[in-house]
Amino acid sequence: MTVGTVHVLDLESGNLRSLSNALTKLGYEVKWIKKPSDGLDEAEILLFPGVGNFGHVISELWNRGFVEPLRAYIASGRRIMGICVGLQAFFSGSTESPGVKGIGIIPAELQIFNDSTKSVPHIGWNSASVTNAEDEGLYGLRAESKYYYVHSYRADTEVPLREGWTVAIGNYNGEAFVGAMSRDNVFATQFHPEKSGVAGLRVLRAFLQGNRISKARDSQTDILKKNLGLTKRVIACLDVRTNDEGDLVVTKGDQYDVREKTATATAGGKVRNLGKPVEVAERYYLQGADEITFLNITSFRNCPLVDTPMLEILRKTSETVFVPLTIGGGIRDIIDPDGTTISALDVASMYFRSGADKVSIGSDAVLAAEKFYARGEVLSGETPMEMISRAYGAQAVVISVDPKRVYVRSKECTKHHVIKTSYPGPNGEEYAWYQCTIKGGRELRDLDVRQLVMAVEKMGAGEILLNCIDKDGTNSGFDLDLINDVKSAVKIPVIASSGAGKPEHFLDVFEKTTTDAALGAGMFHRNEYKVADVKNYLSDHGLLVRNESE
Ligand code: 1PR
Repeated sequence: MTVGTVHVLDLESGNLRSLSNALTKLGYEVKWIKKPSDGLDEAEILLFPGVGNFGHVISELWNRGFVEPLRAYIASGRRIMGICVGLQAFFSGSTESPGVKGIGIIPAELQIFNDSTKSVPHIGWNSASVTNAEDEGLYGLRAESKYYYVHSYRADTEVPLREGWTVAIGNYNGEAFVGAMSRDNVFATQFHPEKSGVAGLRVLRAFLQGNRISKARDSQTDILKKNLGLTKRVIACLDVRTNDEGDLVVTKGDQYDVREKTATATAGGKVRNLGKPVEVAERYYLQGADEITFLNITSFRNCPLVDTPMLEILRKTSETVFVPLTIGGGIRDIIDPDGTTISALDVASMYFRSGADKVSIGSDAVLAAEKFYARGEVLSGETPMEMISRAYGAQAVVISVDPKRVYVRSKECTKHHVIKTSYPGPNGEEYAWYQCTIKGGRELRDLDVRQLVMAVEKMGAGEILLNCIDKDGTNSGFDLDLINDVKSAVKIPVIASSGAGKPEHFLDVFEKTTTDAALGAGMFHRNEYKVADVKNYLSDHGLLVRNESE
């Protein structure tokens, strides 16, 4: 039974399915508005979601003739809520897209975050709180809660405050930005409430019910001086593949070998079955995972897209899991069995429409980087990364890196970027370079990790998922040398992966590297630890983490 109706602007933005799932969960019927004549006149509550590039979203607004009708809607006093680029749209413009005019009810432009001391985009869980207002106007927002942000451009707080808005401020390494704001009938969040767990659903519900009360007031006077800000992200990863019975299962390899070791043979047993993907994802969400990543690990063999069960897994998962979902495996141009070519952009679009927030590209990114260097470091503009990033924003494109260590006696032994390693080789070698692989580690390429990550950053990737085949499934901790080396090469966020065996390893990687997030798989699948154990451990040691119940 529905409790009400909500109209939602449909500008074909990436997060529509997640938002519609959240609204359904809250009991609302969704009516989509693709053009003003689709019922804008009769709307009483309107949501304006947007994600990705400012110019892309706002040009759609102009092209579809929405700007004047929206100004009229706002003037009529009916309730409207902007989300992410939907918040940015209320400003007059953004330096991201010079010349593209916003709705302009706030006369200011968005500016890019300063990336000299931190990763950009700003991805992850952060706060939004007020210092100067009563508990009114911010619809269920709480100072102690964490909300999921993903953006490179920030709205400064000065002009909205001067113009009479109530502003909840976020703090990213000392840079303030508008986390949420409200004035009269207009409310907007830079964060994604539909991806912010129970805290986000609380804000959405309050807005839909017209309940303006919030607990966003912070007793401290200077939010920027407080130990608030971006939390350490803990991600649960589900490697998924078809087992010998033909069912899609969560599996986990030891250095990418996912078959059980039997008493009689060291390899070639059954595919390890660690559970059903949707159930496992839900379990980790309830345990407090900040994101869930699905990797379809055998998609490189054959990926008939039309009936791929991964789409169904995403659809089902996104109905009950309200944190960001990433899907990897098979994001490339593919040929269906009937001979039809489907572009990587179309493959990604299907995943986004099914509930994914980001796609992760592995093998294809390596091949694209090789061509980039072969062309003399010139962008083609046509790689899947570039095309998906243009359409959905850099934040939606993760590059999954599967490197293997190659030990060398000295730096001079290879043309590749060599680092001194804390994990000496079989003959005592102290140096190694990290070789890129494709097809799940089965094929080695003449490209090192540093070359790969620098190339994909230029091609518009928004984040690096950094695996390490030598560490995968060993429970011996992350490869800290590799992570530090990659962090020093790029500005985009890095997710450390491979080797997590206990909560101490997460503390290690956050204390000894500047990684933005850390991912675990086997230790969670084998029920040795819950995601909450890791977060509690980090919190006990003074690190900032999100608590799902807040
Ligand atoms: O090349 O674009 O089709 O993508 C294929 C994707 O599948 C890549 O992201 C690649 O990493 C992944 N993949 C391919 N084969 C395997 C395999 O295991 N045989 N899994 C595989 C990679 C690595 C991690 C793992 C962590 C943490 N899995 O994601 O979850 O290493 O494990 P741990 O905490 O237990 O050590 P494409």
